[in-house]
Amino acid sequence: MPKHLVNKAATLASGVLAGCAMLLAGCAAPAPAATPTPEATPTPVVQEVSLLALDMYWDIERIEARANQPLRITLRNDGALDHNFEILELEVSVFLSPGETRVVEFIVDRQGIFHYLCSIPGHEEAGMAGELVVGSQDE
Ligand SMILES: [Cu+2]
Repeated sequence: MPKHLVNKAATLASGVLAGCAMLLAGCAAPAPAATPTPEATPTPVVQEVSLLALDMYWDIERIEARANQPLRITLRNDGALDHNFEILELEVSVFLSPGETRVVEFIVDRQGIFHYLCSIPGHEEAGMAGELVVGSQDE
């Protein structure tokens, strides 16, 4: 694994641990630290993307990601209309009222180009379309 990916994984892991610590506050005793095994699988690197829905476009029209790694998209509707983020081939569909923020996380298990759009009638035609380009895990 390239060094920069390892560093990113470590950063994400520490963020997760901080979140756990907050949740665990108030519990009686902390669980003993797990002993890492040599066969442990590497921590998955969560790919983070923020995408804004506006009237009538997405602020990003091309998202690049790697296959077989979690992809977390934070969606926010900054428009005045309802919008719906949808990737038909991946069965992803997230409805967004005006002002609403939602987070969707999924793993794409193959390389390819997947079209995303807003499924509210007329919105894709008005420009609410983009593509998710998924490359190999090793890139
Ligand atoms: Cu829309």
